[in-house]
Amino acid sequence: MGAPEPDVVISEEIRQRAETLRALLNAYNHRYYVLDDPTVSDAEYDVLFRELQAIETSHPSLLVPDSPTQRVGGAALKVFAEVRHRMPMQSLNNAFSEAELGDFDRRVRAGLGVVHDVDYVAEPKLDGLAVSLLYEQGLLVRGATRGDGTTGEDITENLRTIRRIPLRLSGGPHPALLEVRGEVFFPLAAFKKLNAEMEAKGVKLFVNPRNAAAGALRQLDPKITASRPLAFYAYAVGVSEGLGQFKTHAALLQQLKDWALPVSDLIEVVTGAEGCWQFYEAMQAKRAGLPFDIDGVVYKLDDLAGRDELGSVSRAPRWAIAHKFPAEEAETILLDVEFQIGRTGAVTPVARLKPVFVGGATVSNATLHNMDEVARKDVRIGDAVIVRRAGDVIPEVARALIDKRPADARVVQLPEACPVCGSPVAREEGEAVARCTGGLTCRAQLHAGLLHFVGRRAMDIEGFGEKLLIQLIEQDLVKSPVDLFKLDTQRLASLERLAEKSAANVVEAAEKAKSTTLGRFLFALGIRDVGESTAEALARHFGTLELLIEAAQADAPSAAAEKKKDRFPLLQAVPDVGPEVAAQLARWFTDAHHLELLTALRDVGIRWPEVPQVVIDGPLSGKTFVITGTLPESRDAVAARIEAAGGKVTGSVSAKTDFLVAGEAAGSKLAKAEKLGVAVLGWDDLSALLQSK
Ligand code: 5U1
Repeated sequence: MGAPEPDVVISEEIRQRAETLRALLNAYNHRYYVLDDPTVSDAEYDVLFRELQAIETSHPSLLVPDSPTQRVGGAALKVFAEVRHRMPMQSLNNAFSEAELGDFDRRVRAGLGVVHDVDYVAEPKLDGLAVSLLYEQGLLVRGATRGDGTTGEDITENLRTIRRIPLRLSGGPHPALLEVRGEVFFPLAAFKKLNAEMEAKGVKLFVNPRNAAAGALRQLDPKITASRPLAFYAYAVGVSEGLGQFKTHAALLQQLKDWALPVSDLIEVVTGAEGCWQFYEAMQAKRAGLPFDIDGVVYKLDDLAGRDELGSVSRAPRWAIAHKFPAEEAETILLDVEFQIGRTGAVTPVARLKPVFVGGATVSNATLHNMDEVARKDVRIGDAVIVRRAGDVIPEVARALIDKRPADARVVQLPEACPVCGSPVAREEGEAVARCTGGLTCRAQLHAGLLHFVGRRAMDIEGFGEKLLIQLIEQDLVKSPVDLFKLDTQRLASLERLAEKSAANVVEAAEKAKSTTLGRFLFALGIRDVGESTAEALARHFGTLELLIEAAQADAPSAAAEKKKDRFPLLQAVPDVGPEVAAQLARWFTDAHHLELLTALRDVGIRWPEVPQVVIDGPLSGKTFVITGTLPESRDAVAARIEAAGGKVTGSVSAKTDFLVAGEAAGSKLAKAEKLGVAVLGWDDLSALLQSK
């Protein structure tokens, strides 16, 4: 027997029955998975489910993507496709104490220019993975991981298997486009059951629910994901079209709930820092009894217009903060201290510990930060020590139990020579960190530098794992990043444990990575203090590598200027670049070895689209603007007008600002502009300026 013949005429009755079954099953799913309040037995559900399956099998044209039978659809994938988030998925800044919570609240109120208490939405902070769900006209069309915040992976098929995620939003009308953001997590009971099954099979257990959730989401075969009972809570909206106006985050969350999206019942609107603190304490008390892991709480300004006013710094909003629960601690023995050499040569003392279970994982290594910390804590080898671990933060040795100190405990000594390359270890004045002076001749520095260079956020070359890089360095096949692009398949395949196919993949990945962006390239260079967002800002500001080099070299002699603000004027003109970062840039780009490296990297074929500086010759050329308050047009539209006339728009008022465009209800930015003597423009003033020649 072959596949059933698709029938030409489907009776209205069958069509209606299929629709009724879908609606019923979706409603039962919602009651069971979201409201935790089932109305039918599993057996009743199964009967209806099979009936729908039977109809869809005999009448394939009735099959729709949001049918409850279609949660596990496609075949296994080979790779996940990349997804570029139209609006970056931000991370959150952290607070670890009541004082830091108070500071956050003060910053928010100062930013808004208000003295009274403001409302926050307080939410549990789930220890899972952030994802993005895209709904078009109410239909789930794409699901993605957060990735690096800008680019994630398309895991639509895996997310479709999560019963709590509606394949179609209920009710209506729905926005043309709605990106829902939230957290996928592994409920604790299911996690324990999974690990018991793994143990029975004699396979490796998951360290914690978060890792289990990550493992389940990154399966190329959605059937495996479907077998893991993942859960989801929504907590934000990303891009949207036709969503309508909401005044508060709480109202937006209620709307998501009304569309059958799961939103945690633990969420509350609280007032002021005091309200936040009470929520934090209540949640800490509830934590042990919750059916999922949380690692803190999140406070978000409820007023959405206020959020707009506050904006973001770097990759985190100013209007929200994660208040983390205290780290967990455990006692163990410090067996030894070894010294690790980082990318910039920093020599970090690392504690080798008697393994101990703390904060959800077994810890046998922990950082001791630097020698000042070792001395301050008076930690000695052989001591009983307290190890502290919070979430995904690197475990640290918190203190030594001096009462228990054995007679033969040994003082930790900073080595005079690098344990890897033998070069002298030096400590610059005023710095807590000691560094190996070997530069890239030190294999440890080379290894750390290469790992950074190939990283996802940098040159993004897949396949160069830690072990392969060690082999390449040890066999003298790679002495600088340039050599990564000169390897051939045969040479690589001759290495231990590398199959010809993998070798070919690595070579291909390196070839592909040659085409990059200037921002990524600058970040990959690993210049001290130049993180991802600074690298992007430099790329945007200078447009070409040559202009950046020119500016750094022209600025270098100004290092000795008396006033900080007179040092490195060209580099400091870049948003976010202050005198310290500028000094690092000036130093890096005047070093002959570095310039040789840049030439060699370009000779080997690394390229990026040149982004010529857009110099619009208009009435506002060379002028910097800040926009605040409510204006007749959206902030983005006003910014676009200013930029089209040659002006530049930045987020905060400083001495570099030429004009503040102030609408109604302008707050702290107006006060700051007045204090600094920055000219303030109303809407009509701006319109007149835009029209001037
Ligand atoms: N509960 C909650 N977790 N969490 C994580 N809210 C929340 N918001 C986040 C993140 C990263 O980001 C906001 C900026 C939307």
